[in-house]
Amino acid sequence: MGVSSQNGTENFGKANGGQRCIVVHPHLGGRDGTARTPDARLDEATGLACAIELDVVHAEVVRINRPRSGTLFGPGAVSRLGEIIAEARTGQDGGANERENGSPAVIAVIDAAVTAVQQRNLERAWQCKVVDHTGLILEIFAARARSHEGRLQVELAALTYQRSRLVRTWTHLERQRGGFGFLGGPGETQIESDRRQIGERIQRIERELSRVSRTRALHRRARRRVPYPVVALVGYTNAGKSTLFNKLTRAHVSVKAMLFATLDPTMRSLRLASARNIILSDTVGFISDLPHELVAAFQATLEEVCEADLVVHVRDAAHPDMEAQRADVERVLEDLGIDAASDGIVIEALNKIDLLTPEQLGETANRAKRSNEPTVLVSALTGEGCDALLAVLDERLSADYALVDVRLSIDDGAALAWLYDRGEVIERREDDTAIHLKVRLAPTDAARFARRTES
Ligand SMILES: Nc1nc2c(ncn2[C@@H]2O[C@H](COP(=O)(O)OP(=O)(O)O)[C@@H](O)[C@H]2O)c(=O)[nH]1
Ligand SMILES: [Mg+2]
Repeated sequence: MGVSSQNGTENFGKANGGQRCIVVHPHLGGRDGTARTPDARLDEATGLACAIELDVVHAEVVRINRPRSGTLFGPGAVSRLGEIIAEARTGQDGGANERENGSPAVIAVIDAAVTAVQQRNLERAWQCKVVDHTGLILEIFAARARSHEGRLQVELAALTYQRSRLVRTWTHLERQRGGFGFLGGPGETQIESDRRQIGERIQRIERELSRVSRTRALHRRARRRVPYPVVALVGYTNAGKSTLFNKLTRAHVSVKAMLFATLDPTMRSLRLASARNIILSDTVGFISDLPHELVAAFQATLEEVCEADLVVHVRDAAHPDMEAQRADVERVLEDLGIDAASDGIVIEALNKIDLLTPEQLGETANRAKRSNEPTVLVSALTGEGCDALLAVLDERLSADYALVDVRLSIDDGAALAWLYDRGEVIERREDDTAIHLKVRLAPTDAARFARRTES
């Protein structure tokens, strides 16, 4: 405290960069209703905070015997956590940020459903912004939603959440929680007009969503223009998707395909041993106990997975809830129309094998052998198994794809457009009467094209 505030705004302007947070998982004894351990839940919440680049300075499980309606935690825990927050704030910039630009310097992430009243009281007690489980997830979805529909779904969920928070009396702190950002940014309007505006906006989004889903097929076609096969990494938060994504793409960047990759930080191209280029896509992680009202938004942010040619299911082989997690992921993939057991497009990467004991490693390897899906043991951290994983991708893509020689009459623009849309044109030659193409096509598309030329 009392330090000159001249440099206090150093981090201001970066997304959430440098913004400190503490993460607390309130554990309600046996009443939690899940098989997952409190420590695993805390790890997940910490992983989520890291996913939006918050700087986690403290994380702990706080046991609660009796949830308080006003503050959730008992008075002892409230004051102890308050001290930790004050310390984090002082460590950062002496609190100057908070006073000068209205953006709280420290955020308290409470990994639970926190009522509006509890949130307000804790924010008062701690003099910092409090974000609950739903608020945190919404921030992540908002940062990651890519498609128009995905963004609409996330905004709809966010507005519904926000409206549910506007039931209490108007306070000064309220004014700081405006717009979309639950983490900061000044709001300006009063509660009544807020409610009305939110209601109107929700109606508009719902109308837009029903329109969008009618034209979804078109969007899908447009997005399919990526010239290379897309491989999507899916899996639970903390399974190691991003670490694997970085490991694989750093070592094998395809310079030629970099143009596409730079459009989106979660999509990068790489070149396989066969010289085939692929686009690797890092997706939003699964979250245990996803609040029901966020399911549609989550699925919308995962929609890109439907267009993937292959799906790599990244699993944390060292996680105690490993099997429960697998069932969750496969259920959601099924909802998206991907059947892990029979479609042949899902590959399992059993990650973090560096953490296993030799016995566990043996067991995991045996399980992998018995699995229906192709399964590779990897460590995204050490790089072990990564080449084997790439080889499996290569093999899958090459085995399935057909290289087709096509002769089109010069005026068959529709067929030409279709081939460029669906396939990878390797070679193109034209003479007076025809266009000769060598095209790499997915087996279903090759069959479709053959049928077309027959009729
Ligand atoms: N020991 C070990 N840790 C890993 C491995 N892969 C990822 N991690 C760690 O697991 C945590 C979550 O990884 P991250 O890639 O962010 O997971 P994501 O949420 O699936 O993207 C990070 O702390 C990583 O350093 C691995 O192969 N071995
Ligand atoms: Mg990640």
